[in-house]
Amino acid sequence: QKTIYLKDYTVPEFLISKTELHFDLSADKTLVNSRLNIYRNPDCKKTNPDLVLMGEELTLIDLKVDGERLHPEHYTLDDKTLTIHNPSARFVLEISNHINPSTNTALSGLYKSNTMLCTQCEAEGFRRITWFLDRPDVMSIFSVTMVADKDEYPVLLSNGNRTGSPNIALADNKHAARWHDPFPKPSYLFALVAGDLACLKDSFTTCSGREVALEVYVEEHDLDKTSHAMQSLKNAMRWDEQAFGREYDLDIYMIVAVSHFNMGAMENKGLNIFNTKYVLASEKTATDADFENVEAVIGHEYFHNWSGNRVTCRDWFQLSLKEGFTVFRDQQFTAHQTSEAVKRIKDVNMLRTHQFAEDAGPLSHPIRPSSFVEINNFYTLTIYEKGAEVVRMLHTLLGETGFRKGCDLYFERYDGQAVTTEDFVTALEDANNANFEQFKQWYSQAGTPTVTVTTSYNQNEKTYTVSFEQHNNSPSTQANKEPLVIPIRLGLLDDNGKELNLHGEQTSTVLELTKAEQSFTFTDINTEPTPSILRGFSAPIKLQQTLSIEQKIHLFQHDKDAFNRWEAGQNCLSYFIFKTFDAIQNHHKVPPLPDELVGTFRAILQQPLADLAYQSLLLSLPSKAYLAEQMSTIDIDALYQAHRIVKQTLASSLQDLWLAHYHANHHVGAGTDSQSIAQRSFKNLCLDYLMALETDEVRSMCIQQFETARNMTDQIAALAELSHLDTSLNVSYFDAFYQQWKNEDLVIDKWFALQACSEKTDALHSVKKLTQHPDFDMKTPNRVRSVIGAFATANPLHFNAIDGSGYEFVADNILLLDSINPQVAARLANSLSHWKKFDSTRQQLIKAQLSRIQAHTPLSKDVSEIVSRSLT
Ligand code: HT7
Ligand code: ZN
Repeated sequence: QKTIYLKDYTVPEFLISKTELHFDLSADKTLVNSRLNIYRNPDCKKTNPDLVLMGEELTLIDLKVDGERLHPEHYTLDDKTLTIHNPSARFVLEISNHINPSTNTALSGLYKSNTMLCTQCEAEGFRRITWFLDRPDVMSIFSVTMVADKDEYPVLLSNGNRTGSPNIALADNKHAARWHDPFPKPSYLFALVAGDLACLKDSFTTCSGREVALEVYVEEHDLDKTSHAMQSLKNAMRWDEQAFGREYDLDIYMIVAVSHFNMGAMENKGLNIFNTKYVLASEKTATDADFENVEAVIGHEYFHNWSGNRVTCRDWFQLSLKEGFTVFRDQQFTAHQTSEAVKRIKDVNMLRTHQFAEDAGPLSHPIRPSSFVEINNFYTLTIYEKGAEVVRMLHTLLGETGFRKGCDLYFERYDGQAVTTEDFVTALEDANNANFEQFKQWYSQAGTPTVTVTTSYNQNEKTYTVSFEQHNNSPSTQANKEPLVIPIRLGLLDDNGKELNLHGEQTSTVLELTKAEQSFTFTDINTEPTPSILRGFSAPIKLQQTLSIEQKIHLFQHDKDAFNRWEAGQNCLSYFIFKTFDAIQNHHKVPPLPDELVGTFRAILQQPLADLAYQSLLLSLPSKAYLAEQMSTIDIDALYQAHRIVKQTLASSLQDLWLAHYHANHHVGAGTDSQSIAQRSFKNLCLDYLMALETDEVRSMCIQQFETARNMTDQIAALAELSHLDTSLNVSYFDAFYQQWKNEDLVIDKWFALQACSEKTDALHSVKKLTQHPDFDMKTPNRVRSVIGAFATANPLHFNAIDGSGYEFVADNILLLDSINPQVAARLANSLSHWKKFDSTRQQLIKAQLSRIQAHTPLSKDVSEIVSRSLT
C-alpha cells in the first residue's frame, strides 16, 4: 500500500494543451485513439527526462510520437504507468488502446449500465480509459469523436458543445458524433454516454440573454419521471445567477440517469451523469424526501460548474475546496426553495449523527487530509458536510455581502485554474481586508471541538457574563490542538420569553471565540436571562451547557431562533430518554415525563404554525442514532427501550390530538406543493406516535393508509410502520407491494431496504434470504446499499446482535463484493469502524471480522485501507 502525502505535492512536469479522443464504441471491445499535445511545464523545477502517464486495465495497440511509431526501447509499460523515455520539450503523442466496458464492474472508467455505455472518471477513472496525466492540475481542451452502431447506440454524448453536423452516417451501420469543450478541464471531468435513450428537452435563457438547451436523458420507460429533474435544473440555474452571480457557459447542459452508479451523481462539464435515484421522480414512485433530494443533487452538480469545474482542485487533498463549498451552496439553494429552518435542522441532524461519529472514530481526518492510500475513501461526510460547515462559518464571520464579495473575487481570480483551499480563504480575506490565519486551522485539525459554557449574573452591576472553554480531544494523530476561531451566535431571553437587546437594536449577536478560554459580558441586563447559545448551529461543535429543565422548556416555548427552539426541545427529550435509559440499565423505576414538557408538546400541537414542516420537527423525537452518537458506550437494547417508553408516553398523553391531526392532514389524493408535503410529514409523524400505542384501531388505520395510498410517501410510511411488527401478517403487505412495483427498480430498492431495517426478531434471517432473491444483484450498487448497506447502517439492533451474526454477515458480503466493486465494498466496511463504542464482547466480535477481512487475499487497497485504519 502506497501512502500519498500532501507535503510531497509537486507541480506536473508536463502539461497537455490539447486532447483529441476518438472512440469506436462497443460493449466488449472499445477502441480508444488519443492524440495529445504535450509540453514540458516551464514552472516545474524537476529535471526528470521521462514522461510518466497513468493507465490501468488497458491493452496497448499502438504508440506514436510526432507521427512516428515508437520503438519498444523508447518506452516502458507496467500495470499502472506508461513511461516515454526522454521526449522532446513539445510533441504530439498518439496512443491506441482497447478497453472492455462490459467487464468493468468497478464502475470506474468506461462501463456498461444495462444497455448503455457511460463513464465515471472522478477521481482516477480516466486512466482506465487511456493513458494520461490523470491528475486535476493538468487541464486540457478536449475534442471527442464517438463512433458506434446506429441502432444500439443512437444517442452519443460527450462534454461541451456538439460540433459539425448531427450524427454522421458511416459504413457498417455505424454513425459518428463530435463534441468540443472550449473550457480547459482536468481528465476527471471527462464524460461520454452512448445508448438508446429517451430525452426530455427544454431551454433556459441566462441572465445575459443566452439560450441554453437543456436535455435530460433516461431509459425510455422512465421518461414520465423526468419533469421534476428538469424543473430543478432550471431552478438551480436561476438561483446561482441571483445568489452567486454565476451564469452558465456552454450552449447545452445534459443530465443522464444511469442505474449503475457508485455515488449520487457526477458534475462532468456539460454532461452530468446521475444515479437514477437522483433524477427520476413521480408522485407514485418517489417520496417527498426523494423529490427534495433530486432537486438538491441536481443543484449540487449544477453549482459545481463554477465551484469545481471553472475553478478546480490542484490535487485531491483539496477535495473539500469544491465539495464543502458546493454543499454549502446546495444547502443555501434548498433553504431558499423550501424552509430555511427545516433545511438547517435536517443538515445539522445529519452532521451530528454521522459526521460527528466519523470524526470521533478511527477514520477521523481533517477536511484537508494530509495523506491517503485510496482517494475514493476520502469522499466522506467530513470532506462534504464538515467542509460545508467551515464555509458556513466564513459566511457567518463575513456576513452575506462580504462573503459574496469574497466569492466573486475567488471565481474571477482563479477562473480556469486548479487551486487550493488556502487560495479560497485568501480570496475571502483579500476581498474583505480580513485575516483568517487562525481560522485556517479548521482545514488541518480533525475532530469535533467541545465548547463548555458557564454563565453568571451580577445583580448589582446588571451585567451578564458568558464564559467559554474550548477543547479538541479528537482521537486523531495531532497532539497539540490549537484553539480554533469559533463563531457563536447568541441571544438572551427574559422571563416572558422576550428577546433582550444586546447592542442597540440587535437581539442576536455573533461572538468570535479565538482563545481556549474567553468571556463576554453584556451590560444593562435587568434580570437574569435565559441564554440561547449557538443559534442556527453557528459552528460544528459540541456545546456543553448546564441549563435547568425549566430553562430548556422556556427556550422550547419561546426562542425566536428556529434552530435553537427546536434544539431546546430535543435537549429536553434527550435528557428524559437518557434518564429512562439509566433507569433501565440500573433496574430502577422509569422516571415520568414532567407535565410541563407534555404541556409544551400539547401547546405546539394545538397551535397552528405557518411552517407545518417545522412544526413536525419540533414534535419529533431525537433519533436513536443521534442519541447513540452521544453515548460513550452504546447499549442498543436499553436505548431502544428507553426511546420507545418516551414515545409511548407522549403518544398516550396526547392521543386525541395525534389522532385529530392525523385525520385533519390525511388526504388520500396527493400534491407536490409545499403545504401538501408538510401535511404528509405531519400526518405521518402522528401515525408514528399512534403506532407506538400498539392498538388494533391504529394498526387498521395504518393498513388502510397503505392500501389506499396514491403517493409513495404515504405508502412507504405505512409499510415502514408495518415492517417492524413481529407478526407474519406484514409479509402479505410486502408481497402486495412487490407485486405492485416489481418493474420499478427504485421502488424495489425501498422494498429491500425496509425489510433490511426491520426490528423483527428474525430480521437477519430475512436479510440473508433477500440476498438470494432473484432481484438482488451484487453488481448494482443501489441494490447492495438497499440490502447490505441498509442493514449495516440503519438496523443497529440486528447488526449489533450479541452473537456476532450481524457483523459476520456484513463481513462476508464485503469480501464477496470486494472483487466486484472495491469502492462500494470499502464504503460498507466503514460500518465496522465504530467498534470502540461498544461493550468488550462486541468489540472483540467486530475486530475479529475486521481481522478476517484484512487477512483475505486478494484484497483491494480500498477495503484494505479502511480496515487497517479501523483497527488502529
Ligand atoms: N464529485 C462527485 C464525486 C463522485 C465520485 C467520486 C469517486 C467515485 C465515484 C464518484 N461519483 C461521483 C460527486 C459530487 O460530489 O458532486
Ligand atoms: Zn460534489
